[in-house]
Amino acid sequence: MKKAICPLCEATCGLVISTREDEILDIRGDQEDPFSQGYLCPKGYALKALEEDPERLRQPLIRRGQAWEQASWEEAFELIEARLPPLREQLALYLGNPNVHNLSGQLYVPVLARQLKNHIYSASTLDQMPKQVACSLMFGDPMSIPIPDLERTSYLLILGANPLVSNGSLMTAPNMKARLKRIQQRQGKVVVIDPRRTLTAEAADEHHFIRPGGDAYFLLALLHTLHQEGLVRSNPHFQGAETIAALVQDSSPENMSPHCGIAASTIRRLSRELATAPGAAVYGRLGTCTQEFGTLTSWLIEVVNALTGNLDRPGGAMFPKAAAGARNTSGQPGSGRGYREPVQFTRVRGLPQVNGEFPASALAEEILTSGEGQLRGLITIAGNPALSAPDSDQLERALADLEFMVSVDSYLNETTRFAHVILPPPGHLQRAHYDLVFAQLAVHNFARFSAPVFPIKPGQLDEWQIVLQLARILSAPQISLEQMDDLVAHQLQQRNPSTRIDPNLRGPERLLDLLLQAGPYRLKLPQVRSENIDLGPLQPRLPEVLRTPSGKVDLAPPQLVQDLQRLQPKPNPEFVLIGRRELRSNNSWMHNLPLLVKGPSLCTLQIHPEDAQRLGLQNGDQARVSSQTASLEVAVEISDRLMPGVVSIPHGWGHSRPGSRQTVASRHAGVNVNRLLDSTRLDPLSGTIVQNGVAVKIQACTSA
Ligand SMILES: Nc1nc2c(c(=O)[nH]1)N[C@H]1C(S)=C(S)[C@@H](COP(=O)(O)OP(=O)(O)OC[C@H]3O[C@@H](n4cnc5c(=O)[nH]c(N)nc54)[C@H](O)[C@@H]3O)O[C@H]1N2
Ligand SMILES: Nc1nc2c(c(=O)[nH]1)N[C@H]1C(S)=C(S)[C@@H](COP(=O)(O)OP(=O)(O)OC[C@H]3O[C@@H](n4cnc5c(=O)[nH]c(N)nc54)[C@H](O)[C@@H]3O)O[C@H]1N2
Ligand code: SF4
Ligand SMILES: [Mo]
Repeated sequence: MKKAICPLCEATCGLVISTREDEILDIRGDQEDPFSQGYLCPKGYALKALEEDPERLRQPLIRRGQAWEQASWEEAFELIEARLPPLREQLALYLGNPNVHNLSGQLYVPVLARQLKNHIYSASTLDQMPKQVACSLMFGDPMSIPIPDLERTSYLLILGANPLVSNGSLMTAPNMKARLKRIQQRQGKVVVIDPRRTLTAEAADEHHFIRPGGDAYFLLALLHTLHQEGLVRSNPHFQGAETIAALVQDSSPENMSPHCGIAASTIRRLSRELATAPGAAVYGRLGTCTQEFGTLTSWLIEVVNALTGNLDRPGGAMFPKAAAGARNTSGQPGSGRGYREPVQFTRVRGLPQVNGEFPASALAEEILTSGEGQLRGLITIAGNPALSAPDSDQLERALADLEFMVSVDSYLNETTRFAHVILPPPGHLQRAHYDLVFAQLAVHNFARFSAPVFPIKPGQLDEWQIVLQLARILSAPQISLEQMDDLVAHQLQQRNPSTRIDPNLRGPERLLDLLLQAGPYRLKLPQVRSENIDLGPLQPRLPEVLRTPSGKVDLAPPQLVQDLQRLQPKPNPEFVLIGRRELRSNNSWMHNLPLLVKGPSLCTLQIHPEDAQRLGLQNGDQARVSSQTASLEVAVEISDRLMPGVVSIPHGWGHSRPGSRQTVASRHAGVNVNRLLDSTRLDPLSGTIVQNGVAVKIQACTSA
């Protein structure tokens, strides 16, 4: 019987795994884990199938023309050493989502990233970057994100998130269903604002449809009501409150209601409820980020939290205090680190680099457009941009055009089929785990570590070794991997002079130990290794986290105030496309596991019954969905969960591409919705692509 922390999503559930030699017999939720208390979802259970999947790569592959050859690590790195360094100046890195669930991704990928000339792309600009930009501007750090204090809140207003299915994001809280129920059991209330009646909406006390992209109007109207009814709370740590008061003067619920689709009386009531609950939190996630007004909306959410007196109070939206690696536990308030104005811009479109990254939607054109600075090489780590980034047809052309591409990935899939070398990490249970990122976003402060369930076998390389090897090839080919690792540890130690290097540790565990020592609780790895350490409920810590130059919460950063000018009502298109997540799916992967993909297709066009009737569509019919960039045919699923005029297709499907090696996934291929997305439609401050709220046309396909 072994224990592990699930590395698949932000909930970070504790698992109990029974094994016999290197076989998994069973996986269960760990009842003794104080945080997840036995909770487990179908994906956590599917770790067994993932471990056993015969098509999961176990050895490096080298592509010769269209054929793949199994290679030794020496052969693979020899080829990389010959081909990659000459492309150094024209080399990009794409980092996918699983990097945030992996110590290698957090501790060694930055070492590799420093060897590149700025060309860093990641899934962040397909996801949470708007929230990070808003929090940077308001609180001074992209990771100072207020988290609903779920354990004590009595009022939770959820916008654009479906945590009962996604298991939560930028809010680490295993078993959301039980947590929402507990809010209700203590006479609290959960309200969901979403263009789709999701499972979370069903579990809530109230659900209101909102027009996709309409959240900023709704939030402005909430703020207007708070001001008009004298419900605004002041706080000596805030600046800019008068600017907000002036900005929302004309945003009455009556004025805003037609643009968001929520009744004025409902908006007024919700703002009173928020302001008078003993502790309330507004929480917005993917639907509020990956839309036309992502950064604006993320900002206004925190302004509502602040002006209702709920920012940094128990039961409100609070800042976790993580034990390792959190930037808001080092440095001083008012030290002026704050938000950095972009100084680098993409070559082709002049899009700003935000938070050290260029928008993922610029990657294709940077490869395809000739001229000085054209990208010719690419490393992808744990990412599948061919399915997850917009305008996939263009991105496929770009990937095919590269001179050299290396992928660190577990599968030969829609993206890695374009690589020249694929370097597979070991299994997900063959590594130590500690959630450096999610401890900064968790609803309770914990330090939780899990040791590898299975050891690394002879002939395997750990993922951190693969990544460090790539960094070594680009920076210091004359030294050994061990020497390179020592160098990384020494550099980290020197940044925190009070820490000591433990001579018994190496790799990520040595670095983690240094971060724990430097952290606010002065922990050491051996302590965290022996037990889960409960660091208590979230505590008020506002002045201490602020890193804005003024040392205050900036309620009205000029960049955001200016961006409000973009908020202009436009005519409604006939249909607006949004995404959705399904419990048995994980973005674009885990679709090769029969356990998860069996049953009816998860990749359908959901459409409201009245819309379907008007178009003459029946359940199971094929419909043609067209946008400005592409069109595709997809099976129809009639569902009154959708707001009329809104349709939904999930992302991460379209597994029918030639040359990928995922037999099960290709039988459940679905369509790639990102073919429909326009790579030029961005939220300008964050460089984040508009995935929700895309105008489309729909027609019934005439049967053959
Ligand atoms: N239309 C639309 N597009 C979206 C979204 C949407 O809602 N709608 N959501 C966006 C969001 S939020 C995200 S996060 C992105 C995700 O976008 P990506 O991160 O690009 O894609 P993933 O599907 O997460 O792909 C993960 C890849 O990592 C590999 N992998 C899994 N585990 C490991 C590991 O431990 N090590 C390594 N090296 N590889 C591993 C898998 O085989 C897979 O190839 O998609 C975005 N795209
Ligand atoms: N099972 C499963 N879990 C996952 C993932 C997965 O693929 N499958 N992916 C993981 C990842 S990478 C992430 S980032 C998280 C995301 O976690 P969540 O943010 O909870 O993700 P979604 O389920 O996409 O929820 C977004 C919601 O926004 C709604 N929405 C769309 N447009 C708008 C709008 O304009 N306004 C409002 N108010 N709502 C809107 C959608 O209808 C949807 O219900 O989930 C993670 N967990
Ligand atoms: S909810 Fe997330 S962390 Fe928990 S078992 Fe499922 S995939 Fe793993
Ligand atoms: Mo994500």
